[in-house]
Amino acid sequence: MSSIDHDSIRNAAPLGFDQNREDIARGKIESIEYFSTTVGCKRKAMIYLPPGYSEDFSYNVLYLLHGIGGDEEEWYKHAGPQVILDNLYADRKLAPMIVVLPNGRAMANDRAVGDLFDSDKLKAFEDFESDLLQDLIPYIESNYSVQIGREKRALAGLSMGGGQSLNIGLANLDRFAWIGGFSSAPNTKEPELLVPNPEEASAKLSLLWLSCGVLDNLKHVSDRTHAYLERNNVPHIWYEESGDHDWPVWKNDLYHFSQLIFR
Ligand code: FER
Repeated sequence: MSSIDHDSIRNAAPLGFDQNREDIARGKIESIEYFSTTVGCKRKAMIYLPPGYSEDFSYNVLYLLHGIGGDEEEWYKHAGPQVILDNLYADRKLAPMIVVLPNGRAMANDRAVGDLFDSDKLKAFEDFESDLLQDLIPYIESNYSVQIGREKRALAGLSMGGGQSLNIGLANLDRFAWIGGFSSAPNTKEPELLVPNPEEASAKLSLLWLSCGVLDNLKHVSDRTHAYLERNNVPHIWYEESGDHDWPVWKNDLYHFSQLIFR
């Protein structure tokens, strides 16, 4: 894989990709709670179980992160990921996976209220690394029928969550083989810190995906990361798409990224 014009992702998702279809099998999306040793309290997340979820089978897991203005319900409220994913299953375009929608603001009051750029709130987005690795992943792996190991885990997110996915994923390549940053925000580490060892990253990654809408004011962040990866020959998918810092872009990203993982 390299930084390519992939025919399957050049184009926007086909019309109807996000529309409820009658007569197809549906997955389930629900709220869960886990204890966070990182934060010292119970925390909420959402989980999508694919159509026909069965304990007789072991699933891959995609952890899908929200932006600075959201919480664990942001994807659910704005994008209807269960509709996009159910449609892809019906068309046999997805590997079997559970999708976990965490709250990436790891602090006691993790609601998206007040000044979202407060330093304690920005720090909470950093502290989420420990919450994810030490608390949420172990909870999911002991309560659901999932496969264990880096090839079976993907991490992706939008904007602030895109920065988190790149920062956390690329610093923990022993935990994640599939990583995606959608319209990643300025919390994204500088490329030299993000990928200090391009050869190691190239060898370990199954997929590194960077995407951004061409009208997005934060596109310089993704441009900078992409340029560094190019310069250092780190294979990745670079997907520039029409649109702004907004849901049509992130729904399109989920549609494409989800089809590429766990292959
Ligand atoms: C910033 C601008 C935008 C920033 C974060 C964002 C941490 C996040 C945007 C989003 O999540 O939508 O300067 O700095």
